[in-house]
Amino acid sequence: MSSTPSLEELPPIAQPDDELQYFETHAPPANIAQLSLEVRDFIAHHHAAHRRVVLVSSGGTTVPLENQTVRFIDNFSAGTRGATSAEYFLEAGYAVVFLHRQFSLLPYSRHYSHSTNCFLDYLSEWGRIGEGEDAAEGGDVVVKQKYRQQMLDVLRKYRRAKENKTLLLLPYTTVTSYLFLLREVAMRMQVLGSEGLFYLAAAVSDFFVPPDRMAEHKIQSGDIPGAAGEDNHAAAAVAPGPRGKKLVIDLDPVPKFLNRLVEGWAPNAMIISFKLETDSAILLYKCRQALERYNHQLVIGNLLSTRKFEVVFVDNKKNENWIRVPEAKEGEEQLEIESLIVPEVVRRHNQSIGGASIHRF
Ligand code: PAZ
Repeated sequence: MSSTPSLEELPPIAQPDDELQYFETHAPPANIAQLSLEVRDFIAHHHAAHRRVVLVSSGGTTVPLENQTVRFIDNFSAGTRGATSAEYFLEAGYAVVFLHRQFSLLPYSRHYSHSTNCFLDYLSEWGRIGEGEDAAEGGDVVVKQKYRQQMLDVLRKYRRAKENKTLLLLPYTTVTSYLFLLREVAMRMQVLGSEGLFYLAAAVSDFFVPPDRMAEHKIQSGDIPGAAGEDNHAAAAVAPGPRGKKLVIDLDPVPKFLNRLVEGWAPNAMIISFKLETDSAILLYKCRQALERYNHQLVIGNLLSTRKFEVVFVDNKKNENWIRVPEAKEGEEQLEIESLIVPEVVRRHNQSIGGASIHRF
């Protein structure tokens, strides 16, 4: 435990001045004005219908090494936790703002994308007779019998979310676009007061290249005759090494904006963050430390290797509760741990706003 930093040794939490500085020196996503209007309308619609809104963040953020980005550093996350949880929140009657890494898993389509099966493997040709070159064409495409029931269930849920407009998809790629969008949505959600919920499952970069040290062009691994070393000031550059050129990257800490979310952007909402670790010996320590630093309501801790089977809820009353699901045996379907996490989160949200009921369709 002695190798984990104490509160005093951690990078300072972001203050209003840090927020001003960060958002003034970084370019917002090009479409932020349009997205902000969509968020405004989405929240106004569900607020008027007395429906709760949860922001679910999902997937990993990237840190570009060049302005014209060829290379970037990525954060681990497939988006499974976020996409799966979003489905259970929709089932529980929430409207969901799904702030996700572009091309990571999405609610509903996750059942058929990114899997080892190609989506075409779920389909067959109806009316096709025979095999190989002699087969007669059928002319229609249908879902194979063995997948039909499950796909129908997913399709119905997906259609319900579409028809009721309860799912808003907001994509990001870089840590900067994630932070701009998080702030934007949080400000828009203020109108919901304690009915607003933040469920921050995204894996957000801790280190980045500040704009004044960002290389403009692709970092070259060798010398270009006649080219001036214009990127020598950059945070990522090649330098001589014992076995040829090496890439040296010098990153700054990303300001800790969870504090700004709790105190400034969404002061009345319930805020839940996730904490991912790989060393079980420090997981609880890091969860408690996050609560102490940011003063929000709940941290859900998980380990990389067991995140699908167990998580721990650490709350601001010093309670620690584990949720576990058994690992499925071969051929069995895995019970999704989010099917237990989300109802427990909803129970706590109910409690925090005095047991108000949820308006469902
Ligand atoms: O997306 P996924 O299911 O592969 O992984 C989910 C997770 C481990 C990224 C998430 O549960 C989590 O812990 N997010 C916070 C990561 C962090 O500590 O920054």
